Amino acid sequence: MVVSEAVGRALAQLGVRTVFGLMGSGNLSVTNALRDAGADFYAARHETAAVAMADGFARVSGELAAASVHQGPGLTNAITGLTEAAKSRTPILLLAADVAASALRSNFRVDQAGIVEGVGAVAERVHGPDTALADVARAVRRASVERRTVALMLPLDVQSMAIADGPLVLPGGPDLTPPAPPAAVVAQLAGALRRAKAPAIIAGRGAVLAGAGDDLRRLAELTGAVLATSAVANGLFAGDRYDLGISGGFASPTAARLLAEADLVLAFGATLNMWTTRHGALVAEGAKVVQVDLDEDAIGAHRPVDMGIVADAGIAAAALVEALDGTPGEELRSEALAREIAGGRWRDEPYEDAAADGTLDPRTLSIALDGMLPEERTVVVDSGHFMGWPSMYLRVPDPSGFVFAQAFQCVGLGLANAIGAAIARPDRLTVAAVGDGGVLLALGELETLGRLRLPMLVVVYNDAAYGAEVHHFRPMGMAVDLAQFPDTDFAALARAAGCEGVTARSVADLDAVRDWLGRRDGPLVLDAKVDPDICAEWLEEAFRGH
Ligand SMILES: Cc1ncc(C[n+]2csc(CCOP(=O)(O)OP(=O)(O)O)c2C)c(N)n1
Ligand SMILES: [Mg+2]
Repeated sequence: MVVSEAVGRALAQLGVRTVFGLMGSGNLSVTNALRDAGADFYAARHETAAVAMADGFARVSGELAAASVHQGPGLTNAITGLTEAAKSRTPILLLAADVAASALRSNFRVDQAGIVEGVGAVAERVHGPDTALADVARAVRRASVERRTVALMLPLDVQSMAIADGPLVLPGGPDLTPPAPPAAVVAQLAGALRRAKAPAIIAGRGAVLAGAGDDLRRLAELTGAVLATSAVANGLFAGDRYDLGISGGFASPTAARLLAEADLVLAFGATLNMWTTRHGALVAEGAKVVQVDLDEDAIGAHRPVDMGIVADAGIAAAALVEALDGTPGEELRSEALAREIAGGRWRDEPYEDAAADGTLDPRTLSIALDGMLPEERTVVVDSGHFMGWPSMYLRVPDPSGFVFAQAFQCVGLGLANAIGAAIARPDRLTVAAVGDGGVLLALGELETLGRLRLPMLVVVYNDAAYGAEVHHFRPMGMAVDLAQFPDTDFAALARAAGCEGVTARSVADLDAVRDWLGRRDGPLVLDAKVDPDICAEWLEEAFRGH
């Protein structure tokens, strides 16, 4: 056996069951070996999409996923997707062929380790036949235990070296115990919670990953707190009567008011960045802010906090529940509050449909879709002006039903994220909510969608523009024609790529989606012509915030 084959087998043995990629001479052998050892392979049409598919798959499944690329241009093409994953700390492995150390004049030669480290990923390497298995095990461990995005470099000369046949014995590492808050800190915080008149709990991805949802719901019950999440943790408190939904720019007026009335804000695994606090507006002046995070560096990173606790969000929540259990005896929150929250979702907010003839108001479109889509859904959102509509109006069943890969604020990853998500959860309907500019950046992946025949719905909020730029600069009197372009017929493009395509200019046109929902026999691309002049409030506010 040669090293590349042993690496593929070892990866499968360490739990890599799914690999996305684009084949070149340098990564064929290792990917074949991984596939032959039982992993499923899915071909993408661009390396960044391969990484974004692995990212979407990992976010939804919680499993380590891999992407496989050729050396040199294969690796550089993967960088944008890799940056988003690295910033979000999605545990994925990029298997990257690399030139031999001695191939000084190879066309493919670039400083691959320097490039990936420059965007925040971890560079690991298979150094030689003697260390190959330990190298693979270390890369896997760094990805899954440290929750890092790891690029494993596979030099061509090392790949073809012989390695002893036989059963693979892989070095491992012990399970690690996440940090718990000291008892005195728990007691102090429990006291503050007892005294608080209107506490609010904001949970982020750290709370999701720690499995803290149930304990946080219970903690809210014991303290009378309202519940909210950062955008990435959307769905964590789905179904709770005191769940305000997303905190931040996407918060409904009712949610925003209740958050801004809190006198004690507890953040669990949420960094309280400008998006989550709406540039600070959702945290009342004088409110005490407590931040629980595994990562010392995240505490106070975006705004001052009164108390920082380095701990696992789940362990901290459970410790607080234990400290407070039995205290209230009665529901601290009123029925009236529950009713106010229930009637204060975005879909209950009155608005005037402002769409010009032949276009849809994105709110009307989103509300209509929310009503017809099955509850068991995964909503995946690309970046752009449109992104608030699906986030505010499409309900999700739980946090793995929402993929919001916005750590790099990159347009064009959403379609590939959604393909990965659809593969991870075939039991749910995956809905990719994308802008026209975003799809045009990733057109090749429409072919992937058609080829794989995933029963996925792609909703294109089509305003024939880079709308975010238009809405940002037009009010300032700047020319925005460079950010506008002729209308694209996505239904026709979809059909050419082997998907079904439908154009919608009115709610009645959405009947075609309803028909498709009854079959779901392949992918459907909905080209929704939305009114280009309707601007989201959250975006106007964000621009003012800047
Ligand atoms: C890769 C990348 N290129 C450019 C941008 C700048 N940008 C931010 S939003 C946006 C518009 C995206 O257009 P579209 O997908 O149609 O969404 P819309 O804003 O029109 O709703 C652009 C170009 C970016 N964030 N990422
Ligand atoms: Mg657009």
